[in-house]
Amino acid sequence: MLTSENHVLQIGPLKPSLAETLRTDYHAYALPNGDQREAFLAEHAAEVTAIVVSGVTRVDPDLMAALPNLKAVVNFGVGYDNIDVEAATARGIGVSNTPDVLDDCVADTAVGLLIDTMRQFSAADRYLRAGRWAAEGNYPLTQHVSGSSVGILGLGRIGGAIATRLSAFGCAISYHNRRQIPGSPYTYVDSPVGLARLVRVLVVAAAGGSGTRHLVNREVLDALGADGYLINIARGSVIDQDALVEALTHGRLAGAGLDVFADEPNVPAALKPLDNVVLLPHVGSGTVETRAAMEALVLANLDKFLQSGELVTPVR
Ligand code: 8YV
Repeated sequence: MLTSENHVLQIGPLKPSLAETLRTDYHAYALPNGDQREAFLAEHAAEVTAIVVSGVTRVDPDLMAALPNLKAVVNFGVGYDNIDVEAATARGIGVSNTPDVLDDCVADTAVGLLIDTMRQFSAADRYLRAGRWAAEGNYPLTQHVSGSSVGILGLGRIGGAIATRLSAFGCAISYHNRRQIPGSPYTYVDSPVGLARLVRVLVVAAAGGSGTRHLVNREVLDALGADGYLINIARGSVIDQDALVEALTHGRLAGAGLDVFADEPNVPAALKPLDNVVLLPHVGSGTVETRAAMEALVLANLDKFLQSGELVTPVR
């Protein structure tokens, strides 16, 4: 329950309607930046028991230490590599995320990005708008999507939704996970490089964080090869971005569709002129419906915590 000793704190930017609800219905504080931060913490730190944050803002041990009565970190987003969960667990702080409600939306994005990358629809659109259809004739031929062999790195809930969609396109699906999934209809491959060697298109759907950092390295990109395509809707950290840029600019990879980057919102300048690369500004879950469902799940987690100290969707 919300008492004067039991306050909610917004850290960093949030969906405007969520920030508004927190302010009006929960009388939440928002952590100021710069000079005002110290003064705010000196006055209010001990009152804060829950924070609400989105995937773009870090929650590190220093912040947790500055909030001595913090008991819950409620994250807007399924990925929680922005939060030091180990440090939170050690302090008895629960962490929640927003699983399930965005699976379909992110899987739609992955398939759209895959088709756009292989068929170059974005580039063809630019070609038309620049008057080149009329001036130069038909757009060059592109690559066939249906029936391609596709490898999914990380066959979790989102990876599974991507596999279901691509099965309907007649694609042969293989995957690599830390563990083989019993009963899965898809072919298991025991390493990322083995998966890349087997398929034409590698779709990255693994969670971010230290355990998956640079799982797609130069060796994996080379195994995918000059006819191969890479799609990433997960986290930029899963790919060695410098190695990817080098492979793309040297023709050692056929193309890439990227919704996430190593240092968002910065995107390597070398990728922007390439028509075989589709670049999206992290819009994977960005529909009205899905963001509303994520917002509702954030508030459900917060309400449950304030009533019982428990979370609806704790991360572990
Ligand atoms: C969000 C995401 O854009 O859920 C995630 O992990 O990456 C996206 O759905 C992001 O978390 C919002 O900050």
